[in-house]
Amino acid sequence: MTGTIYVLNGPNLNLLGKRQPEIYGSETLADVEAATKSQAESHGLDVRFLQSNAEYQLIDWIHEAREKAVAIVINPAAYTHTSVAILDALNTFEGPVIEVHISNVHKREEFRHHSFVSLRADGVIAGCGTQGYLLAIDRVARLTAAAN
Ligand code: CA2
Repeated sequence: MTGTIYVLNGPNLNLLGKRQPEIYGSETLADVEAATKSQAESHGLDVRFLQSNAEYQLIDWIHEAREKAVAIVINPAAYTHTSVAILDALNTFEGPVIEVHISNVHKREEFRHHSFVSLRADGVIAGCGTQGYLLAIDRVARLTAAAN
């Protein structure tokens, strides 16, 4: 393995596949974790897949990623639209950051159209369902290969 990607998931994503399948699909977060790890493995990369409902925990993992990760893939969930603290933490990370949203946030309520995290993200994927995580892994593989 040539590096670890931190895949971070924000509040309520632990309910994936259990509520609102019309918006977020029927795969569980455990399914997404397995698919993401397998995609990363195909590129010779490793994944640390994490979810928390607490803003401070996501920030602590971003700090940890500064020492341990080659890239961050993050679905900050509702914190996307509210958290300057997560943006500030991501701004301290030196590698690629890809922001993922399962739903197309631009087709939804106005308050979901603004993302603090997009001010730092090198790429943003929205509306591709849980496949967005796999696309993000492919993008990280391309960016980290280009950097080496
Ligand atoms: O589309 C996305 O991935 C979002 O980041 C999901 C967030 C939402 O606040 C963002 O605007 C867009 C919500 C995550 C809630 O996840 C659930 C999953 C299943 C059932 C209920 C909530």
